[in-house]
Amino acid sequence: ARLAADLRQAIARDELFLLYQPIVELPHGRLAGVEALIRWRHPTHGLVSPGVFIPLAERNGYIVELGRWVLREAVRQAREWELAYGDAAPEKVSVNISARQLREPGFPAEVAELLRTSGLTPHRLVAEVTETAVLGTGESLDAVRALHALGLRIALDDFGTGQSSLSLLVDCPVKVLKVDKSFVDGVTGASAQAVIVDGLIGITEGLKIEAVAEGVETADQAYRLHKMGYRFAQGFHFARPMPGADIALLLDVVP
Ligand code: G
Ligand code: G
Ligand code: MN
Ligand code: NA
Repeated sequence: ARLAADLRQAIARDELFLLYQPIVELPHGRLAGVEALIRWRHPTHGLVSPGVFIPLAERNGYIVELGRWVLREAVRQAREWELAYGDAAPEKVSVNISARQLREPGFPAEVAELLRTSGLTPHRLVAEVTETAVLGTGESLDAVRALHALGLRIALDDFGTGQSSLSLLVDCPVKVLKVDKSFVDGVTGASAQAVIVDGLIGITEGLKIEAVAEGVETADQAYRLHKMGYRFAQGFHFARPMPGADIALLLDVVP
């Protein structure tokens, strides 16, 4: 309860910040995009994991305010990169959108306003939503379609772990499928996970969806994924989440 109360002060007290984790192209590792990941520096507890405070914020509704802050900050950073580096800027900046945010009636209009005032090219912004969030209510699917109509790319996050429904790939304008770490973990063995990871590449290729393998931790996994036909990967093997200023150092530009 204390933590929840503190969280409500976190924006005003400037305790939140974003890290960006590279999403790279296989096999060479060129930066293809980044995923924005929130962090909270609590004045006494130090860094609190989003695995703890995001579920908390989802329960008490504060996630709407928090999500608004994340989106604003990520769009500001994306626009800064776009202005400074042009074509060499990260092509995609992904933001996690929670189920609760998606259900908020004015959400797509807010995103539209943010795009307008920032000047960011809409397709540089990727909305990461989970299967469960989209399948939650009819309004959620409408919101996803509205975001797509604004020019955002839609990514299905944690794919395979929720109420996976292949019909979602038909009904929802999905551009990117993020294959969950729990499947990638088994990719080097003769496991059911490996069979699924291999099978998904055929489905995504046929549907013109980009597949991103998440949680890649070893060179072996990266190699297997590349052999299966994966073009994009994300994970500690390539890079950890890092401050925006460090992302700029990875860009293919002459200083
Ligand atoms: O960054 P890390 O792996 O610790 O994140 C833990 C969980 O928190 C992941 O499920 C991730 O999707 C989620 N998360 C991280 N940043 C955000 C954010 O800005 N918004 C939402 N809704 N979830 C986030
Ligand atoms: O739920 P979502 O996919 O958005 O969560 C992303 C989370 O996964 C982030 O919190 C990030 O820190 C974490 N992550 C990214 N790459 C790796 C990895 O290679 N190994 C592990 N264990 N976690 C990772
Ligand atoms: Mn994500
Ligand atoms: Na994920």
